[in-house]
Amino acid sequence: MSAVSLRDRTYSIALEIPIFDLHTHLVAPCFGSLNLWGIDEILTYHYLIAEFLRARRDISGEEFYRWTKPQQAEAIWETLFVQQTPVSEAQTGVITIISRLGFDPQKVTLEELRQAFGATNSEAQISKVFDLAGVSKVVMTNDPKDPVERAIWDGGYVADSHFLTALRLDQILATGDDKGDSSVDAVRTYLRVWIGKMSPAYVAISLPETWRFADATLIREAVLPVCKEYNLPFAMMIGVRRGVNPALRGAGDGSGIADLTQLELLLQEHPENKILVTTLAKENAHTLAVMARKFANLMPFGCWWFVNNPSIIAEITDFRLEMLGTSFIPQHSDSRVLEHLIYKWDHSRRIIAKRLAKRYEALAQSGYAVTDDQIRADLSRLLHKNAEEFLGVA
Ligand code: HDL
Ligand code: ZN
Repeated sequence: MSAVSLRDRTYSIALEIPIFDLHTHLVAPCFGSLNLWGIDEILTYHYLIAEFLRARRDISGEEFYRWTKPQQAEAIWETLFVQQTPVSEAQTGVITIISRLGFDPQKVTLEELRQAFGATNSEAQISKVFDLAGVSKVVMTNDPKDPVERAIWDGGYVADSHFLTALRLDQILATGDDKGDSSVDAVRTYLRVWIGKMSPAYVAISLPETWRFADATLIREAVLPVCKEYNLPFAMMIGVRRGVNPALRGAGDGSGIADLTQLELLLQEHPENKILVTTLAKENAHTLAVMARKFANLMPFGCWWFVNNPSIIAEITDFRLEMLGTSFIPQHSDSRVLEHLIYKWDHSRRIIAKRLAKRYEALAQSGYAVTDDQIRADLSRLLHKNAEEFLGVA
């Protein structure tokens, strides 16, 4: 079979496989205003805010954030989509969303888009977007230290089968329990309380590139023992440099290359914990793949944030396939706005299928012709089974 038809076959099978999205910032309908959707939220995604402020150096972050959200959206639409060719990944992502929702992205106006989104509601949009994106379930990012989210947990949470929970620890480890007690015992108790309330699929934290295992007392003595007690994976997102430009607020974080020998120390000391890891620096993704060959309890996942770009997703997926076969989780969307599921998975599904087909071509050159059933089984592992089995939610 020719390389082109192998690639086409792999992609057409990928389109049939439902996606399990391991990490997003989307929320179930019961979280009300925290559920972001629609064209103004799509246009004011912090990736686009950063790109807008580059295009308009005459406007400061302070001034931009004084505008209303509709004013921000109008300025971003005019600057990044009318005055410019939308070639960045975040710009092209908006074009993918608009096209997949049935509009002509080169003719439609912002007003027409606002009218079309205004004619529907969030529940209807959730089922439409999950269907268009081919996504079956997403994992939320849940933080009981967020006062708005906490109010829902304290009185209005309604489980929704499309939205699994994940207990996010950044604030809990930084500020302790509700009384501000960040002793090991208090944090252990707090984790047990919220694991009981949320039944999370995993527990997660983001960490700077300067993170050191020896200094991480609460991770070593509270988080890892409690995760092991509940057989919960611990997800570590390593390499973020928070607030490198505070004026950009949510758009102001940067990236750093982490010393992953710190992760090696954790894996050596805690062989019975299930550890999910994604890294923000491309270089770290390669080291992580090598490390996953040494520690079977380490599950590399996703191409996070600044490496969630087609050229880098392709490179990272290539060396993961070459070193790990199909025993990793190639992608998560990190979607913040509901409609992100459409572009992030359209773009990633195509790349993952193409890179897997490259491996099938290598097999063909060695005299091995892969079957449709094998392609389906491999893509099922990569797009949902590895995640579901590692989380124990299969
Ligand atoms: O810490 C995280 O979970 C990151 O994904 C941040 O939320 C970041 O702002 C983001 O949205 N990246 O895609
Ligand atoms: Zn995230």
